This record gives sequence, structure tokens and C-alpha cells, in this order.
Amino acid sequence: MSTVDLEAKIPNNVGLRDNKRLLRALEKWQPAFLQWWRDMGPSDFNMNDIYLRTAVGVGKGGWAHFDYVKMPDYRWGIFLADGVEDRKIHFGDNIGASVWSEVPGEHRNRLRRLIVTQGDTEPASVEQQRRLGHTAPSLYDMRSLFQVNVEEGRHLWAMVYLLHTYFGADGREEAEAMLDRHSGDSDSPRILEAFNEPIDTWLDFFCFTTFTDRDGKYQLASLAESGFDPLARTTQFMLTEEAYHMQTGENGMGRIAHRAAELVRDGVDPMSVGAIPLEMIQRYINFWASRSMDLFGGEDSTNAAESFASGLKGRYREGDGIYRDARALESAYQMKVPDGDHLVDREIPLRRAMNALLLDAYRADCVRISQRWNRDLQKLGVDFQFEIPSTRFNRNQGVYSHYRFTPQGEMISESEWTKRHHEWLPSQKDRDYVKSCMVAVHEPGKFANYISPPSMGVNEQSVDFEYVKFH
Ligand code: BYC
Ligand code: FE
Ligand code: FE
Repeated sequence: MSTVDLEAKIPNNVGLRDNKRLLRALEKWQPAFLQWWRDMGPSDFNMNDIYLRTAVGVGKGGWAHFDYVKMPDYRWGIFLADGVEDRKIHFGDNIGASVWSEVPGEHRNRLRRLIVTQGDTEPASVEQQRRLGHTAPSLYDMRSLFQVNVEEGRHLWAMVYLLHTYFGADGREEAEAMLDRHSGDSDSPRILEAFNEPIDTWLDFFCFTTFTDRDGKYQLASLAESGFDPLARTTQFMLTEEAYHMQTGENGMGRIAHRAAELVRDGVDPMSVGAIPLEMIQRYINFWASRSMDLFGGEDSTNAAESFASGLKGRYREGDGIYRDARALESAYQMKVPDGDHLVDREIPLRRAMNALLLDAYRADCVRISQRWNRDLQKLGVDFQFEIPSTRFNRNQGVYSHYRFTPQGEMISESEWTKRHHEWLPSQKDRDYVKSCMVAVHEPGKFANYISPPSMGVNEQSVDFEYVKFH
């Protein structure tokens, strides 16, 4: 097991103490990060005591510690999962070779690009969510928001560690640029589209943590298979934190739906009491699910093929031995692609379809989550079921972009789309209404009227625990 240095200015288990050059570089970046947090992170509440979990180690049990912390005092640390001795590359062209502990020259640019793209999303999400604290529907939810925010900050640290350690001067430059691009900025936006979308309401937040953080899970899991060992170990540990982010989303969406369904069951129009109708929730799901599907890139991608071939990015759970052909050279991926005004069958060599494979696994996971919400609606006796849109619906990346589809994946004309897209995607009226529901509730154990209380609190505390202190 690695030794964890918790006393250091930057808590870590990577032996920073003994690497003076790296330590100096990271300690130089640290004030820039803190300044970014003040300028672009949560727009307030930095002086409140928040009941937060902090990563303090990488062991299976007991890797985190809960206590009241002011966010700027959060101990952002660098933690890598423990290495596996004599680990070999287990997919692609370099199968059987020892994993890299330094950057292989021929893959340097591609690797840097993957790490920068991953890193860029982390601070982006904090920027997107920066004003939400003001309308938190409860102290419990406010705590969840800030928990997610500080951990996305730590994920940025994780990628910056890799850039500083393995990419020399251009790595340091990329690390600085992480704090210079900003979500939604017209001159220097974040790299991927979903991370430039505004998150103005808690419905957007819970959709984002359900659907966009879940892309994070699948991307991180593929990078955790990497033949570049430091990347594999960093992302493995990030996944332990990611689970809570997705849980926040699933739980939040479930509670908003539960509240609406209770009202419907009782014959009350949700909009008459500041709650959110199920059909409107579905439109938000359609928006964020489709925007998040874009994060997988194109279904047919030579970038993806090369990342796989070189051993940089594997398939989901590649290491569990669930794929027959570890080189992915023997089979093809079947899909329907647009050709004029209809769909035709196409075969894509498997390596080029890596993004599509990962997207399929992702969508199946989203369907599982929606089925849990649906079981609750059923229990309440409400005749409504959420649906995850088809991977063709409302896409801006990949083979389906520039074509129009219904959420069920049926191809339609532009004029049909113009007539009907307000049935499927949030309209300005929806957005204004949802915004009008956002009221701040600061009394422990109380919740805004559009959201049900959770069934339990955090870390075995009660639901009415004082998760955020207002002195
Ligand atoms: N928006 O070959 P293609 C997370 C670009 S989330 C804008 O089809 P490729 C988190 C692409 O860059 C996980 N541009 O796809 C969640 C390329 O540009 P160039 C983040 C896009 O490259 C919540 C061109 O289109 N991690 O952690 O195989 C909170 C053609 O691309 C988009 C990663 O993404 C888009 N949506 O796949 C906090 C992992 N999609 O090269 C955090 C690292 C594609 O022509 N990234 N493009 O200039 C990757 O593995 C890949 O870069 C992607 C794209 C999967 C994103
Ligand atoms: Fe993250
Ligand atoms: Fe996350």
C-alpha cells in the first residue's frame, strides 16, 4: 500500500515530498486554483461550515472522512489507486507489453489530449453550478451540491498532477489553461459542448449529475483500463467519488418525480403548488440525456480507434475479460445510419466503433436508472413512465447530427421537427416556470415544495441534520 501524506500542503499518496521539482510546480499552481475557486467557484457560502466528505486515502473501506469544512479550506489532494505489480497492456496492438510508467513518445499528443479533455470538464462543471447554492431546496441538497463541487475540483487536481508530472513545460501550460477557459465563455469556452450549457435550476443540476456525471463514469472507466499506468490509477480512484455524484442525480430526480406523482395521485395540478409536472421533467431528461450522449463523440471515430489500438483507452470493463477479441480486429459494429431521408444498415469495423459501444453501455445504464424512477411512479399509482431518448434524438455529434429524430428514434422531416420539438425539449416557458419553482430553504429538515425529502441522510446522519451552518 502507498503511504498517504495528509499533513503536506497538498495531501497525496504519490510521494510529492521527495520530488521537489514537481512539488514546487504544483505549489505554484495551487494559489491559481484557489483564486479560480474564489472567482469562478460557488458564488457564495465559502464562509459556511459544510458537512463534507474528504478523501484521505485509497483503501477499500474508510477512504473518506466527514466533518464540517469551509469550502476554500477543503483538502484537495492527489490520490492514485495502488498499482498492480507487473501490469500488462490488455487490449489493442500492444497487448502483453508492460504498461507505461512514463509517457510513450509516439502517443504523447493523443494522451495529452485525452487528459486535457478529461481535466477541462471538471472545473467546467463547478462553473456551471456556481449560482445554485442560492436556491438550494434544503440544507441536505446544498451539502450535496458543494460535495460534488469540491470533488470535481479534486478531479481537476488529479489531471493537473498528470500534466505536471509527465508532460513538462507544455503540461504546465495546459494546467494553466484549465483555469483560463470558462464554461459558456464566448472567447474561450470549455472544450466539450455539454460543459458550456447553463445549469440554472436544480432540475438541470439533478439531470446533469444523472446524465453528464454518468458520462464521466464511462469515460473514466475506459481510461482506467489505460496502458499509461498513472492515468489508469488516477481515474480508478476518481471513480470512487463519481458514484456519489450520480447518486445525487438519481436521488434528486427521483424525489422531484415522487413529489409530482404524489400530487397527481391526489388530483392536484403540480403547477398550482410550485411543483414540476412529469411531462416537463421528461423534457429536461430528453435535453440532458441527448447532450450527454454527444460527449461520447462520433459513433464512427478514427480517434477512438487509435486510442484503442495504442492501448490508451479501453472498452468499459475491458479488464474483466468480458470481450472475446481483445484486439477488436475480428468483428464489426452494426448500426443504422441516415442516408437521405431514411436509415440504412451499416457495418463499422469494431475499433472505429469504440465510442458507439461505450455509448450503448451508457444508455443501458440510464435506462436502468429511469426504471427505478418508474417503479416509484407505479407504486404511487400514477400512469406515467419516463423514457430515455434514443441515441439518435437531438444529437450534435456523430452520424445522427444534422438529421431529425423523435425521442423514440424515428426519422422525421425538418418541418415535423419544427412543429413538434416543444413536446420533447424544454421550451422557454418551461424554463421560466422551473426557475420560478426554485426557492431557497435553509431550515434543517425542510424542503422546497417541488421535491420530496430523501429517505435517509448522509453518513448515517438524520435528514434534519444541520448539513450547512449559517452562523
Ligand atoms: N463537444 O472522433 P470523434 C466528466 C470533437 S465527463 C465538442 O467523433 P473522439 C464529468 C472531438 O474532440 C467525461 N466537441 O470523437 C462529468 C474531435 O475534435 P478534433 C469527460 C466534441 O475524439 C460531469 C471531433 O469532435 N472525459 O468527467 O473519439 C462533471 C471528432 O471527434 C464533442 C472525456 O471525455 C462534444 N461533445 O471522442 C464533471 C474523456 N465530441 O480532434 C466531469 C476524454 C467530440 O477533430 N475524451 N468532439 O479537433 C475523449 O475520450 C474524447 O475526446 C471524446 C471525443 C470521447 C470526448
Ligand atoms: Fe469529475
Ligand atoms: Fe462527477
